[in-house]
Amino acid sequence: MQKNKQMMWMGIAVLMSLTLLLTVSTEFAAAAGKEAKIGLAFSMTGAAAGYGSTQKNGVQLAVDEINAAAGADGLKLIPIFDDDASTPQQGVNVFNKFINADKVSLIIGPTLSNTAQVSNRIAQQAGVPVLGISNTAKGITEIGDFIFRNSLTEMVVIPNTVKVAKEKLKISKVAVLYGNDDAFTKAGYEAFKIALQGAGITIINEQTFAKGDRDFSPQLTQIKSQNPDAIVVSALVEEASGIVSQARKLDIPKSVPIIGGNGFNSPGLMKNAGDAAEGVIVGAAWNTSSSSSLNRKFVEAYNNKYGSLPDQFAAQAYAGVYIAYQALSKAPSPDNHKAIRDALAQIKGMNTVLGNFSFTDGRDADYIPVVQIVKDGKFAIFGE
Ligand code: 1QQ
Repeated sequence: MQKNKQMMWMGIAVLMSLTLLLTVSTEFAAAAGKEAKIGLAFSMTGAAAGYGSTQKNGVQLAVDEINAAAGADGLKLIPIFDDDASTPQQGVNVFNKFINADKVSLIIGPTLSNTAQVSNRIAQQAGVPVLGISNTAKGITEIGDFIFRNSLTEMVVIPNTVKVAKEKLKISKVAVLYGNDDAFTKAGYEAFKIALQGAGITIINEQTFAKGDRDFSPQLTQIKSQNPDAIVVSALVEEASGIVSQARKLDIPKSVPIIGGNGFNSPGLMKNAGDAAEGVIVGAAWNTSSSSSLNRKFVEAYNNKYGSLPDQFAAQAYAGVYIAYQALSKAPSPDNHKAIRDALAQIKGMNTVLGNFSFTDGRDADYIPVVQIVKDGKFAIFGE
């Protein structure tokens, strides 16, 4: 009897220590192999669908590299992709889902400034950090202290584009054509206007269009009759392609160059406009040929994985994930949004595929823009 009792107590003791061991080891595993969910809101459909797929590719490549390098003990990323449909309403829906249902650590996106200026207010209110990777309109980071971006604004890129274009092309009078129903195309127009005035270039004609327009011949015919030295365009890539090809069909000669803003930075321009795109000048935040070893490795890895060269939007997406990861790694836990925000704000002089990257005090991007020219169907460096 006595022996049985002894056995029973021993059994209980063994069970208890086993449970303790199990609890301790699972807790340890959770601490060592942490995971952070990141919400990715990109335009896979709608007016900006031309950009979303390369953004998604850039993110996936970076996530795969980071998770492979993290090993068993490191912080892993769980990407949750959703389509913002290029509209503010769908951007809001996706942000709400990321914040309330998925409980993400951080949001990357949305693609358009036009969406960001609405959706980002929700994240700001919830205290969830947002990293824009393609928003270039003014007024985005001003939404609040949880809103960051690694994309250079049109206000930063365009003065440089105008300066280089003036030096190399000797232009003194231009016509301007822009979309008047989108935060980015309007911001691009404003930035061009200020930069052109600053450079002593006269705007002799101004025309507008809206998203989804297909026929630009009325505006281009007017522009042609004024004989500008160049045509300055602020448009998303769908409309940009139509404008470029129709200008050449209307016999506006290639000696009258077309100068575009960020919307032009997609190979969709060359795909849609073909030979008409040759000679188009585009201000950009990145060029394939950037010679840093990090960039060369990125271009090669992207090409190996997807069978095509990355565009600027893929590069900004790829860099965005590394920037986010740096902040996530510094935070004590993936649900500490405030600590993630604070770590983002401290990023300075980080080596990225975009160059030496810092956030300004206003959470905007600080690195060097380039000016490109379309040559043989590719974006080549025109000047810096
Ligand atoms: C913006 C842009 C677009 C061209 C992103 C695709 O710069 O909406 O801010």
